Amino acid sequence: SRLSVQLPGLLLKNPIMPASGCFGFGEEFADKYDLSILGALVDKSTTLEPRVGNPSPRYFHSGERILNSVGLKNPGVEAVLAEKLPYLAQFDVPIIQSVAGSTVEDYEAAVAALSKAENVKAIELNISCPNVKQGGLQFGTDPEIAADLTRRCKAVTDLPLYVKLTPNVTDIVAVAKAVEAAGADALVLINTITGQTFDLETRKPVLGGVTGGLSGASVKFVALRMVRQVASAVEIPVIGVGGIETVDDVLEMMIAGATAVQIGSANYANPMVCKEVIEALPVRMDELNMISIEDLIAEMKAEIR
Ligand code: RRO
Repeated sequence: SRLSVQLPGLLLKNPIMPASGCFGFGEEFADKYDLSILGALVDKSTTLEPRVGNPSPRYFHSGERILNSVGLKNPGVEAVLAEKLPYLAQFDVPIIQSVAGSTVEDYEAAVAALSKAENVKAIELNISCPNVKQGGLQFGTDPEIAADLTRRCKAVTDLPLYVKLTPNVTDIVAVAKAVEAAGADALVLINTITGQTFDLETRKPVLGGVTGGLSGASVKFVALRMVRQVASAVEIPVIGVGGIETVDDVLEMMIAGATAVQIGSANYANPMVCKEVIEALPVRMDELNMISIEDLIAEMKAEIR
């Protein structure tokens, strides 16, 4: 159809999916609309063992600025395999399973285990969590370390491996190219930008995790710049994420060079945002004389290269 897009190993009905961490395992959203309309669903980053996350408060909202210091709170591989993925199997939606870890061995074991679930169609390797002391950014900021982890995880799964990059680097293209050379099938960017906020009364950091990751509309221009830079430098598809709230944001991200997009923080203020954007897409495409999403992707690929 005019909305469908092909990702490595995965044909999507449309290019819209909720971003990891902003949609849990879908439970709260399934009451509001049929999750089968989504192009794909990226669930919360899952680690080998359950994690309680950072102390509260874990979120701070101020207008378009959102800081989180969740700290990789998740139920762990066993519960995700036994409960969360079977729950999601009732919907006709491919699951992109986000995976995180503290060590290379943790990542490998979690990727291998989660790849066995029937409805998991791709792995999103999260090497960009800014809110944990062990793992996260230490795997995402050094091109060689990122490449080594990608290679090892690729070796333990038959599924396509998409790698989620951090914007907290001076040269995201260097990380992107290293990860591509190591066998990544697609890249996802951006994760959140590290930030901090303080309370005037206590004079202390607001977040329980002290620092946090910045997301929301205020990161959109950073994401667009990085998606264009990376899409210009690699052959594999780029999935664009960062500050997307409207159908125009989606199309702008695709013009930057994305093959598909993820909507993250916007789900907090409006749980219907993914559905509304999917419905608005063909209407806006008509206004802009866009025939199909695949045509737009091809047009932009020709322009960027
Ligand atoms: O859980 C988190 O604190 C978190 C993760 Br794993 C991530 O990848 N990005 C983010 O902003 N927060």
